[in-house]
Amino acid sequence: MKHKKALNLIEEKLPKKRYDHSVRVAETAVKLAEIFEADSDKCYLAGILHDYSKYDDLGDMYQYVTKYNLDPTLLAFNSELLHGPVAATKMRFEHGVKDEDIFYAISSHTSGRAQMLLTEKIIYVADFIEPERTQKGVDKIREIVFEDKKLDLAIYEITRLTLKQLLKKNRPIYNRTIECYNYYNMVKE
Ligand code: DGI
Ligand code: FE
Ligand code: FE
Repeated sequence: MKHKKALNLIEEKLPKKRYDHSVRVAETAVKLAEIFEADSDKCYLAGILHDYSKYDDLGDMYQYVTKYNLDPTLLAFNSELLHGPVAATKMRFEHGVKDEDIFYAISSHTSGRAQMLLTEKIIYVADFIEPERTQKGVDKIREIVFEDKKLDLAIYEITRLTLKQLLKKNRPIYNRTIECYNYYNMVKE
C-alpha cells in the first residue's frame, strides 16, 4: 500500500487525535529505522496503520478472532488488546497488505511478544515514545534508544512499565505480554 493511501484510510476512519498519533508513531518509527537499519518504508506504513482498529466494535472484533482463527485466548480481553491483531488481519485480507513484517508489527504492537522481527520491535517502541507521550519512564526509554541505541533493552523496559501499570490496576495480563517480558529480560544486554 502506498503511504498516501494509508494516510487517507486512517484519516477517514479515525478521529483527528488518533490520526495525529498514528503520524507521530510513523515518523518516530522512521527515525528508529535509520538508527537500527530497518526498512523505513515498512516502518512508516506500519506506524500509520497500527491503530486502524482502535475503535472497532468489540463484538465485531470477537467475531473476527473466530473467523480468521486468531489466538482464541484474545477472547478474554477487550479492544485494548484486540485492536492490533484485528487491524493486522484486516490489512492482510481486506486491504491487500501482504507484507509479513508489517503484519507482525501491527499485530503485536500492544503486547509485544518473544523474538520480534525488526519492524515489529520498532513499532512497539515508537508507539510508546512518540513525542506527545508523557507517561512515567518515557524519557528514560528515549535515552535508551536515541543515545545508548539499545533496542532490546528499550523493549524490556517498556514491557516492565506496562506490566507494572496493569498489575497496579488489577488488569488481566495476556500471555504474550509476559513472554515478551521474559524474553527481553534474557536478551536485553
Ligand atoms: O493504542 P495505543 O493507545 O496507542 O497503545 P497500545 O496499543 O500500546 O495499548 C493500549 C493499552 O493496552 C495500554 O493501556 C496497555 C494495554 N495492554 C498492554 N498489554 C496488555 C494490556 N492490557 C491488558 N489487559 N493486558 C495486557 O497484557
Ligand atoms: Fe494501539
Ligand atoms: Fe498507538
